[in-house]
Amino acid sequence: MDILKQMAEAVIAGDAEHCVSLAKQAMENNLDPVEVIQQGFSKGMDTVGGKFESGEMFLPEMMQAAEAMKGGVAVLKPAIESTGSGSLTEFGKAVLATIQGDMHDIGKNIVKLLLSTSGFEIIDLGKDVKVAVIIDKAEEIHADVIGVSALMTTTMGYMPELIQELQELGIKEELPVMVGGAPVTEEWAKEIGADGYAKDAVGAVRTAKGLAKK
Ligand code: B12
Repeated sequence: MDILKQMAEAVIAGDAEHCVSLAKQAMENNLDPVEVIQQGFSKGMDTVGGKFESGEMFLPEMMQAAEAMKGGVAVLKPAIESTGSGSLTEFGKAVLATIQGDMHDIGKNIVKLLLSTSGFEIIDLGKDVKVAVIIDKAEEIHADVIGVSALMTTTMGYMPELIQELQELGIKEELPVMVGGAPVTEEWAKEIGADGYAKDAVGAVRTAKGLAKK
């Protein structure tokens, strides 16, 4: 089995030790760490989500899988940081958050890692963040872009609220919003008036750079 498949399997098995050793092995073999996350660990997580939905897996196992993935990503982090390009503030400041009611932050943290190595200063507000808190911080620091993550259909609904609120305050033009997370689509992003969308962390960097330049 190739190493990326083994990584996905290790996440599904919730085997943190194996995730760590595979991540180390990937680094020794000079694999691209971002590719490893996207084609290895994340694929495993997709399977976990499917198994949870169909009742083949339960919450404790999903939590164990999440911990295993986090362990693997932690090993890859320094390699991603060392390939960073651009000075810290080349593209300005990005405020990041997982939206209100939503505790999923693995994807948001990967977006954060890549943005911070691509010339953005990151203000990470964490997870389960209220719309008002995101707006206050973005206004206070004159953010160049706001990035919001949602992993559940139930919490996605706060994204249009954020955009409406910015519109009502008359500051939407100054504070572009990009949205992402597994249930979010490009069509939906357009529908709610978001300025940008990306399906993964590599795309998030591209989108953020485009928005920050404006
Ligand atoms: C891991 C996981 C958990 C972990 C989260 C740990 C953590 N610290 O994040 C735990 C176990 C805690 C958890 C809890 C729950 N979960 Co959960 N979870 C998942 C799972 C399996 C994987 C998510 C993940 O980390 N993927 C890996 C990362 C790398 O991918 P990603 O998040 O999509 O991020 C990438 C892109 O989307 C994008 N991106 C992400 N954010 C952003 C932001 C911007 C701005 C941009 C541009 C791009 C971008 O870039 C990222 C990197 O490439 C998903 C299934 C799935 N397929 O998504 C279910 C899933 C999201 N969970 C689900 C559920 C139901 C729950 C619970 C309600 C379960 C329960 N009964 O308690 C709770 C919710 C708690 C809460 N209030 O939030 C459902 C949601 C269903 C729905 N309503 O939509 C899912 C879809 C599983 C399923 N199929 O049923 N979960």
